[in-house]
Amino acid sequence: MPVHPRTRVLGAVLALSLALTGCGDGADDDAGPREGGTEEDGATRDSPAADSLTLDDPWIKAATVEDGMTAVFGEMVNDGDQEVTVVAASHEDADTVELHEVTTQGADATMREREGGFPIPANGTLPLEPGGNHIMLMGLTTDLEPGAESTVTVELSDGSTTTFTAVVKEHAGANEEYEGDHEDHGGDH
Ligand SMILES: [Cu+2]
Repeated sequence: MPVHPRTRVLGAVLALSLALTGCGDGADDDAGPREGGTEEDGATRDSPAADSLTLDDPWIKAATVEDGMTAVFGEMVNDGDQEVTVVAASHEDADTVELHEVTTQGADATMREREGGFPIPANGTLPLEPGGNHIMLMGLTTDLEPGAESTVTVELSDGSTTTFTAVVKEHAGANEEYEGDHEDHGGDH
């Protein structure tokens, strides 16, 4: 039966034609894997997270060294298309700076360190306000008087940092208790 060899030839031609189609003419190069691995991690950003972050109307509640602590407020704005997370902060006139949230149980408002820092959604905002999230300054080394300006530095989860100039203002609120009542920290009198 001479059918077999002929079938085999047709099969080979078909395979060759599929192979040629598969190779393409270079038009779909973009879809293929690239050497160098620069696109391997889809989450890699072109610029530091700090570049997309601003703090609108940053202000600090006036406080003295004797008060010991106060807080920074404002509205954190992320104008990038990926979420950014503030993980730490520092201030030139405070020994310790923490990222706090306020929880309310009945009439008691208590503040504590916020787990995971402050995530700010892509093209979104996160308000820092009395009674809510705030950057807590503790162990003040200088009186922060109304009208003064000072620099707050924040660090993001990718290690990038940015600074804001905050103006000191009188404010009657924001007197939440610190969880654990750490008012006497230090004790070196
Ligand atoms: Cu606080």
